[in-house]
Amino acid sequence: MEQAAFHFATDGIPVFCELYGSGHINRTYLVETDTGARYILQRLSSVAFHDIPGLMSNIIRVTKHIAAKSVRENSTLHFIPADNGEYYYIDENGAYWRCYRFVEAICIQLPETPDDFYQSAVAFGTFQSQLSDFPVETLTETIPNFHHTPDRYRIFREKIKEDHVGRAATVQQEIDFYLSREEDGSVLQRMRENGQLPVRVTHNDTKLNNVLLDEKTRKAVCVIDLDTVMPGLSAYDFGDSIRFGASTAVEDERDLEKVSMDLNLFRIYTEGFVSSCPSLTEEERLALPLGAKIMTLECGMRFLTDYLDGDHYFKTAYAEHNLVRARTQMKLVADMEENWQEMEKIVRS
Ligand code: ADP
Ligand code: GN1
Ligand code: MG
Repeated sequence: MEQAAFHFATDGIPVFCELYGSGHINRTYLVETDTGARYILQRLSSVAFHDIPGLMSNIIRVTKHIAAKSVRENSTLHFIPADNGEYYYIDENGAYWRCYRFVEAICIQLPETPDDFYQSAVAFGTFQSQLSDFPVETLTETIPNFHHTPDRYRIFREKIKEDHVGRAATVQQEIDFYLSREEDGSVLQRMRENGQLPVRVTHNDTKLNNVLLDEKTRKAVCVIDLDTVMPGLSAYDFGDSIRFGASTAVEDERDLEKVSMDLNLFRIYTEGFVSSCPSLTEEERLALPLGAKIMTLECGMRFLTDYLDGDHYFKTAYAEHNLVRARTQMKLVADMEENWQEMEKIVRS
């Protein structure tokens, strides 16, 4: 039993606790109390997050903003206060924990039907829409430069040079693939800096497994994993969803023959996202394909960076895990390059 569970104002006394979910960053547990109430208890990653009070302040304000606009009880996450009066508890090792209500719903890694993916688009589009009147400048940047792709390139180059674990020579082809696209990768950041694209409150980690679906109706219940909610571009949220959910295979598929971007899923997500986000400007809409390519390129490069650095950031199950992930993203980027005109056509239509 994790002692941390006892420090939150749960309904009843925790009697059951087990590891749960498949996220790459936090350590997640399912907790049940003697009244039958269920909660998610998480130990936050200290590698990823350096200002957890700031991060929790973002999340509490954003979830309250959404809850005030919704009639459905589970339209957003509900956090439970700890016995120190905060929404987090710090254990004797200095680790941060938080607790929130468990939502009875399903979480999937790939869409089982195109409609699953459409529903996730509506969920993330609605999320962004509901936060369109939230004061974006009051949000802490929980991971500075999170989707600043040129800065990700800077770190990538540093890790290649340091070559801490001596892996660089074995992945030269992969390194070259990412380095040769550095110029392409900087386009969104430039458009952000010159004001061509507006800064909005975005989720920034819009994988399909960060949205919960109702098991019976298959409609989206709520968006989860709010650690990276901060100022960003709509293209990031659109793009990261495509990267993960429009792929024909899971993110860590070893057989690259199975990996491609499904144009039909791309079309379906575009429809769901654009229709639930009516305030997108024309320029934002036209930048959506760029979001897909750049988020995929950036994420793949982050996996390779972590591989070169000895796998400190993303959870891995085996030695080559991050490399396998970096390769699926390469395949997806190449596929997008091949289908570029079609992607632009879909978005224009
Ligand atoms: P990570 O940052 O590690 O991805 P998440 O916040 O996404 O952590 O949580 C990991 C997993 O836990 C999710 O993918 C989901 O399966 C499950 N989960 C998280 N929050 C809830 C919730 N409120 N109700 C049910 N399941 C949840
Ligand atoms: C991480 O936390 P999780 O597993 O939903 C990561 C994302 C990556 C993703 C790749 C805070 O997401 O940025 O795109 O893995 N989250 C953080 O699967 O770095
Ligand atoms: Mg997650």
